[in-house]
Amino acid sequence: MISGDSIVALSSGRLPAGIAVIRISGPKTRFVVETIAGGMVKGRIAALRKLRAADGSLIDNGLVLFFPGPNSFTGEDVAEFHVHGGRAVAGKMLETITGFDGVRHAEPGEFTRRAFLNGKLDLVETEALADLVNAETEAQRRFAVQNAEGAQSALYLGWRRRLIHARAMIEAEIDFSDEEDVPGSVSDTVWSDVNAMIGEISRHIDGFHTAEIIRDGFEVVIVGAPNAGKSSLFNALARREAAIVTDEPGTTRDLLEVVLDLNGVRVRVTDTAGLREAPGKVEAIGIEKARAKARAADLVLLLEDMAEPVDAGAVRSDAPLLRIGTKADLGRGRTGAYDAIISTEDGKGLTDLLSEIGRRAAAAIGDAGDILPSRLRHVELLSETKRFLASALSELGQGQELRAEELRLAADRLGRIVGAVDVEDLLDVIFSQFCIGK
Ligand SMILES: Nc1nc2c(ncn2[C@@H]2O[C@H](COP(=O)(O)OP(=O)(O)OP(=O)(O)O)[C@@H](O)[C@H]2O)c(=O)[nH]1
Ligand SMILES: [Mg+2]
Repeated sequence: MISGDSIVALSSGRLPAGIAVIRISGPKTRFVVETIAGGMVKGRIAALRKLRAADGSLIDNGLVLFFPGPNSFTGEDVAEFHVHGGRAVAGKMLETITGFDGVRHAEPGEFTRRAFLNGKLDLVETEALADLVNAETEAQRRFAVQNAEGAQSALYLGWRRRLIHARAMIEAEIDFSDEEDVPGSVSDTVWSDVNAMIGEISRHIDGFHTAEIIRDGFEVVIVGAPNAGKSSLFNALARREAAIVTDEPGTTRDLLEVVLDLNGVRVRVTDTAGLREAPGKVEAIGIEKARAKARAADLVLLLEDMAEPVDAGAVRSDAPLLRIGTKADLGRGRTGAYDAIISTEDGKGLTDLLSEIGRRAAAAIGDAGDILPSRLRHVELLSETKRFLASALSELGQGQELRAEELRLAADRLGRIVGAVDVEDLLDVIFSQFCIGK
């Protein structure tokens, strides 16, 4: 599909930089290259050219790359200009290129949107591409690149193929039901496969929390009585004075967060208000927030001053809890009562604690290579798929036609995930996640 407009954008990062890459896609690409570079270049081979503005003056010397459609990222003619990464250079290039009739600035994600519309990528792959561009940790990169290569799509398309096959079998059975020689066991096989698929989809949906941990981070929440040394530990993990530390109980009132990269896994550590009875108004709000945060955590660190233990009361959370004795340097207290012992004063136990957190975060994201749903959108459509399958199975007394229709609806939901069926309504939401130039 050729769209009327050609689009251009700065596709590389913030300027100034060593090099800026300006990318153009669409029917005007060839003409723009010929005009600016003083002649056409060979496809897919970098050419060093003098790049000129509309008045013939030199903008810069740069590399020109031309990718003739349909074998390009977008499926249209695409070109890239690699110029010196100064703001004025990139600015003049963009000004010159948008000066051509039929060429305009690209909207966020518009290159990828064209790639999708031209069948170069499916919807899940475009989402994975957005994740790849945004990946900050090694785990995020691994997850995104595998999905951009189609691992997740292949799973959904495989299920969809099985359902289409199942429906064909059922419909064949309906058509031939008057004839004597159609074995009834065909539909038994079909329904047992549908049943198996419900289990597979459920297990896959269960992996969504893992995908959330990969993307949003493994949530570690530090709780404990006032003055237990929470903010001191928080600062030690953050390696800066992120939280105020005083000897006054009730110093921290709000949630404070730092994001760490522990061996390639994103970990969010939250410092909280000390838990105690009958605090003032502000502190009470802080304590409620602390409790809520602990409930939603992936790991709770319950700190206690070993020298002067104060009971913090019960901490409710489904997450594993590590009891940590603090202020070990004071040399008092029962060391046996804790899972770990630390001192932010002399650094004792901090490295071990950090590796324990890293170990648990790595375990939480499981094996690299697990295929997980990467968006809530996927989970919602998968749940609908499952519901249709379940009702197809449960309608044992009903006619086969109705049950075949449920299979069709289920396959349709899977098709919506990858964008194989009409998804026009989803596109604006999905492509707005991209940056300009992608
Ligand atoms: N000796 C010693 N003192 C510590 C250690 N960690 C914290 N402290 C002291 O304990 C006091 C309380 O520390 P904070 O880190 O503010 O404790 P907190 O748990 O955040 O307290 P609240 O925010 O009030 O709930 C401060 O005076 C710290 O200097 C430690 O490892 N050794
Ligand atoms: Mg504090």
